[in-house]
Order: sequence, then C-alpha cells, then structure tokens
Amino acid sequence: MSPRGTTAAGREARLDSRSGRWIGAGLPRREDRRMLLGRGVFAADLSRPRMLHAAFARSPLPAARLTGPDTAAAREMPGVVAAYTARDLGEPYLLAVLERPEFRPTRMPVLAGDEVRHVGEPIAIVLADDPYRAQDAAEVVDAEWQPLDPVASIEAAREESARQVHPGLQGNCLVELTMFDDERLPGIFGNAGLVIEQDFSSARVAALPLEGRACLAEWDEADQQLVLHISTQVPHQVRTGVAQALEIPEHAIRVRVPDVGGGFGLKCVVGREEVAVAAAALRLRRPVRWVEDRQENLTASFHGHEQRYRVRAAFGDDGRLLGLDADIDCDVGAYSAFPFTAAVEPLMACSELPGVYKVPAYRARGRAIATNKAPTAPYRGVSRPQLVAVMELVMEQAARKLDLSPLEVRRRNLIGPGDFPYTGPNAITYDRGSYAESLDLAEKLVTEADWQSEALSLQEAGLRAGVGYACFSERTAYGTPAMSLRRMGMTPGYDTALVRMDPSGEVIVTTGTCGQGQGHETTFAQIVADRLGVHPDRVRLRQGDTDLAGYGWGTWGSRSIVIGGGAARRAADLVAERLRRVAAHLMEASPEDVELSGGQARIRGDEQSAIPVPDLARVVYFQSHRLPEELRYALEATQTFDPPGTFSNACHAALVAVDPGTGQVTLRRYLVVEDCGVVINPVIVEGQVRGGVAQGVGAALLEQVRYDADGQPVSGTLLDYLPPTAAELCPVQVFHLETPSEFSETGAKGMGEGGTIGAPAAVLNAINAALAADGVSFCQIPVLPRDVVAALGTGNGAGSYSGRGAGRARDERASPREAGR
Ligand code: MCN
Repeated sequence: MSPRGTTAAGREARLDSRSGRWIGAGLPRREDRRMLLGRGVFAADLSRPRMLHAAFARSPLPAARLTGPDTAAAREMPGVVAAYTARDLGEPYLLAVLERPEFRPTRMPVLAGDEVRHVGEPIAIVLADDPYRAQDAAEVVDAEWQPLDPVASIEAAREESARQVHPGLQGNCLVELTMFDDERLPGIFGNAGLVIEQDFSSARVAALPLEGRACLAEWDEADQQLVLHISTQVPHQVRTGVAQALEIPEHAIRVRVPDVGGGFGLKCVVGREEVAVAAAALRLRRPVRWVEDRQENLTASFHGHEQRYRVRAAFGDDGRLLGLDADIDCDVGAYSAFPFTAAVEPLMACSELPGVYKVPAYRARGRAIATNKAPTAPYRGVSRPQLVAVMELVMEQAARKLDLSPLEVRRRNLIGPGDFPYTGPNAITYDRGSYAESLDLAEKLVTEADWQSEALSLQEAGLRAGVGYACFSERTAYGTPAMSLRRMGMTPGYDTALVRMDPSGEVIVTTGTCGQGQGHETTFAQIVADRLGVHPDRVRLRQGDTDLAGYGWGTWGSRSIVIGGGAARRAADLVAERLRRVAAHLMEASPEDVELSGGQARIRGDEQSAIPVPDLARVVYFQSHRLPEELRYALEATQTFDPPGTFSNACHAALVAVDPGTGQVTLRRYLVVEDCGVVINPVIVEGQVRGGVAQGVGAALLEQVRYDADGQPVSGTLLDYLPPTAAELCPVQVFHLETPSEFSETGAKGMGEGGTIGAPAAVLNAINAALAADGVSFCQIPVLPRDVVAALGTGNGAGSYSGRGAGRARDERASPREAGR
C-alpha cells in the first residue's frame, strides 16, 4: 500500500511521473472538450426525415381497474398518425426473473391493459408529427377507471387487511429472504454485555440525471433491423428486453447509445416507454422519438432508496461486535424492473450489511415490498448508503453506551491488515483493503486541519457544530461468480473487449461497457496505451453498439474499469505481443528483446533500432508477404474478463453547522480518504468522488420523492424534489491510498458509487454530534430543517421527541464526552 495525498492533479497529457506510465496520470477527460463546446450528441439531438414524436397517456390514479382505454379522440387530433393501447400492441410485457422460491415474478406491462398500479403508468402511446401535438392528444385518451384501495407505504402494505398489489402475493412481498441464519445468535444476544437496537429509514429518491430517458427507434430496411438509439447504461440488456417483449430475435435489433447525460442507475433497467416506442417504429416503419420530460422523470420512471431497517447488534464489554441481526424492508414500488428484479435492494442490503466490520455471527431478513408507487431501479450505491449509515449509527451508539471514543469502537471492529483475504459471515471474500489506515489518515487530516477549533468558533457564534465519520467498503466489479449467488434469470458479470490496431497505427477498443459521464474514453485509453507503448490519443473507445461489441453488461455497479478495462488490457497484451513479434521478425531479433514505448518498437538497449508502431501496422496489413503466415493480415484480439469482484474502501469526514433557529444544516468541511487500488486517473477518480458526495449530501439533507397517503406523487418538479446546488456543498478534499487488488488485471478497484455511499452516514453522524448536547439523535435521511427545529423545540435536554416515522430517536443517554463535544 502506498499512501499519497493528491488534491490537485496535473491537467496536461503527461505520463505519471512516479511510474513512467499513462496509468496514474491525471489526464484531462477527453470527452470534456466535446461536451463543453456543446458538440455532444444526445438522443434528443437525433432527428430523421418523417420522424414521429411519441407521448404517453398515463394513469392519474395509483390503483384502479381499467376499461378501455380508448384512443379514438386522440387519433382525431391534428398531426396524430397513430395511437396504440396494450391490446393494439399484443400486450407486451417485461419479465424480470430471480430463480429463488421466495421470489414472486410479476409482469411489468409495457402499456397497462386492465389494471394500473401507480400514478404515471403508461396506458397508451400516441404518435404525432410534433411533440406538443402528441402530448395534447395523449391528454384526450379516454378510459373508465374503477379505483382500488391504494397501497402507499410499507406500513400500509404490511397490514393484515392490505390489498395485494399483485394477485397471489402475501404481505405484498415480491421477495422475502432470510440469509446467513446463525443458530448461535440467540445465545450471543442472551449473554452480550451490550445490545444496541438501531432503527433507520431512508426516503425514496430519484436518480435525477441531467438528461432524462430518451430514445429514437427506426427501421433499417437494408439491414432488416430495428435500430434503437437510446440513452441507457445497458445496451445489450435493452436489446434482450425489447426482443423478449416484442417476440423478435435479438439480431433483428441493434441498440446504439449516443452521448448519455447521466444515468445513476435509472438507466440500467429497461423502461416500458422505450419498448413501446420500438413497437411503434416497427409497426409504422417510421422513425419515432420520445424524450421524457422532468415531470415524467420524477413521477413515472424509476426511483430508489426507500428502506426501513431494524438492526440489533450484540457487543462485548470491550466494544467488540459479537452478533448482528437485521430486518430490512424495501419499498420497491409496483413492479420488478428488468433485468435486476425488485430483489436487488434487499439482496444487497442483506449481503453487505456487515461492511468493513468483523461480525462473528449474522442473520438478515430482507423484503421487497410492492406498493402503488413507481417501480425502483438500482440507484447509485444500491442499499449501501443506508446500510453504511446503519452500521455507523450502531458504532456511535455502542461507543456512547460504553463511554468509548466512536473511532476506537470502529477500530476494534474493523477488518484489519492481518485479516485479508477476509471471508465474512455473509460468505463474501474481501480483497485486501486499508480500512484501519483510511480511518487513521482521515482522523489525522481532520486533527491537522483543526476542525475542532472551527467547530468551537461556530458554537461560540450560536450554532451547533459537529464532526462525523463514516468507514465503509464499496463492493465493485461483480463478475458472474458473485452475481450467480443472486440467482437472477440473467446473470451479469463478464465483459469482452476487442482491441484492433488499424493500418495507420490507430487503436480502436470496443467493449460492452457503456459510460454515461465517467470518463471511460480517457481511462480505457490510458490502460491500452501503456500496454501498446503508444500515446493515449492514438486509442479510441467504442461503446454502446450491440452490433459492434460482444454481449456485455454495460456500466453499473462500478464495474467498468475493472471488468471492461481488464478485458481491454488482456486483449491489448495479445496485440502488443504480436507487434513485438512482427518487429522482432523485421529486425531479426528475439521478441523477448523488443520493447514498445514512445510509439516505437525497439530492441532493448539499442536506440538505433526503433521502428514506429504505425510502420509495423502497415507491414501487417499492406506487406503481409514479408511476414510469416501467423503474423499476417490483422492486429487485433478479443478477450473476456470475469473477476470475482473487488472492494474499494474509504473513510469520509464531515463538519456541519446546525442553526438551531432555522434548523438549517450547513456543510463546512468535507474530506474523503479513498482507496480504489491502483488509480488509473486521479482527476477522474476525484471527480467521481466529489459528484458522489454531492449526491449523498442531497440524500442526507434534501432529496425526497414524496407521495401522499393516497399514493399521489407530490414532488413532480425540481422545486419540490430539491436536489442540492453548489450553494449547499463545500469543497471536498480527496486523498488517496492505493491497495492494489489481486482480483483485477490492472490492480484497480471500482469506485464510481463510493461518494454516494459514504456521505449520508458522515453527514448524519456530524449532525448527531452537533446535537448530542441537546440529547437529539437522528436515524433517518433526509434530515430536514423542520425535523431539526421540531426535535430541538421539544428536546432541549428534557422530555422526549417522537417525530415522523421510525426514523428518529431521541437519545436520553448522551455521555459526558458528547456533551463536551
Ligand atoms: N477509475 C480510475 N481508477 C480506479 C477506478 C476508477 O481511474 N481505480 C475511473 C474509471 O476509469 C472510470 C471512473 O473512474 O472512468 C469510474 O469507474 P468505475 O468505478 O469502474 O465505475 P463505472 O465506470 O462502471 O461507473 C459506474 C458508476 C455507477 S454504478 C454509477 S450509478 C454512476 C457512476 O459510476 N453513475 C454516474 N458515476 C457516474 N458519473 C456520471 N458522470 N454519471 C453517472 O450517471
């Protein structure tokens, strides 16, 4: 492990000075120039002659039987070319499957036929020559509604008398899992010196990419193919989903992905609207475009994150964790999204709850509970923002009860350097990490920067102030060995890369990963450039085309750099080997003596011997007769990589100020010690961390998709939803530790979700530290100003506060240590 503090990375295209390689160099993102000059091409920028615009008629009710719907009036509207209902399209549906007996598969109709299950569910698609005319016509689609009792919350769904959102469910459970049951647990809890009970709840959130969902479908007569240009994270799964729903072979569909303005998990599932657009284009043999508006995005796409935890933790008197027992409910909305299923949140929560801590005995029960709300997708971090917050609250509570420092309790339980490779009670094997070291470094940096003095000055100014920490790991790059444990009908994991050098010596890398702003064009080029000894500008990345790439699993789960990058490195190594052999043949040397660097092949130690790489490429393609048969005709290789998975880790620290008068929480300082193994590009990693922290702070302090008790969404605009702006954030300092992964070709570990995972816990702990002397402790996100005011209003060191839901508890046992903080 080699620590290095990096806060400002170089901006020029220079090799990493430590290693002399492109890996590690802080190259500016290649894609930024295109984006900043407005030259990006997004789905909504695509236009075709004779193109039609799609709009959807949607359910105004959360739950109802449906008769009709009738599109006659819509079809009479000016500019309207066609309108289809479920029946017109042959009632297509998407079906996500988990091969577990506890799972209840449910169909998600592309258009609802006889029942709607959430407000915003599409019931008809209208096609017109103009998007506004299409929308106007969608408004007049008629239907007869027979309202049903809406099931609008986990509590309502679990009531004995509750209506079942789908026939055949019990307790509205789409899946109910008991995992890692350990018969020692009752004894452990019976004899434990301390038992902590910790509740936690998190609100429903929206992924909120800048660009909502969008697509353009067109029929290609020459190729006899439906070409679907779509803003997605998973092109191959879109192809599979559309092929299954429309009952056509996969080769008859080509999915192409233009620039994508963010996904954050929302676009790693297949949407109904896109399937309907594909079906309409197939029928009409005309291009059809659909661009989601913000209201649709907030109310009718996919949400995430609405969870309730009840966790019991047994500790010894020495502050060591002895056992953990968890009960986790996830409100997954009305349907299982394709292909991940509604089980993705409870499965992740149950599997990963122990996190960075050694837990000798563990049991978790997790449920995916259906409600009459929009379905959920694997939002960035998937359950880990919550489970990290829970575990960090548990550590804080245990410290309070045992009158120990919260960081000391963490240290006694962290998986330590001598424990790796560590297999937890959750049957997961963690690769080497720096859990204790990252906490040590974070504490050192906080102490050196004297955050405590700043907190004291804030307190003297009449505010409350506190520092919070969060230690966590981020499991990334799940290959099929890890994913197969989930037993999805479609098991993701591997990815394949083709590396091809053309006759001019330029390199094209094609993968099944599919970035949405992560800077893949830059980092994949860095990996491949090092292997081939060329400048990264000579390497181009092609993603997001199912006709070009072998079957791949797209970009989610922070998988791309380890899996796609690993496959690319393997393939580049084969191309490099061929280049060395070609050069050796031409220079009458041994391939082992040939090195590739600076865009040339040369015999080691002989500066005069250099042949430029493009010259080698030209010989292979244009003068192949000069080479033996096995070196002729092509410079390309295809390789697949399917690792067990990697674990990044990090420690976040936050200093917040709380205004007791307004309840406003202000972020004053934030730092992250990040360990994602070998850093391919520090500028990009730091950008990912900072963006993730912003998202996590949003979840901790502001963001909430709200429904009223009748299942009507009430946060349909950004003013209601309230994402953070720059004004709500503070600079985020990022420091790196590098513990290379032995499960990764490059030593890199994924890290694209970490910022989002750690921030809610760090902010929550900071708020609780700030309010400890008031005897107030929150165990929910978001913590809104009105919550703070309400808690302080009745708190004040006396009485008890019981506010909204199970998410808040007043702690009457604040220790002297905290009172002094
Ligand atoms: N990286 C690196 N060195 C490492 C690890 C990563 O330089 N040791 C770089 C990679 O090369 C890549 C980026 O960091 O350019 C993220 O890599 P990785 O961790 O492999 O994650 P993915 O590329 O697979 O991205 C997925 C992840 C997820 S799951 C969500 S959700 C998310 C995120 O990335 N959505 C995003 N970051 C996002 N960033 C933007 N701008 N938009 C989104 O929608």
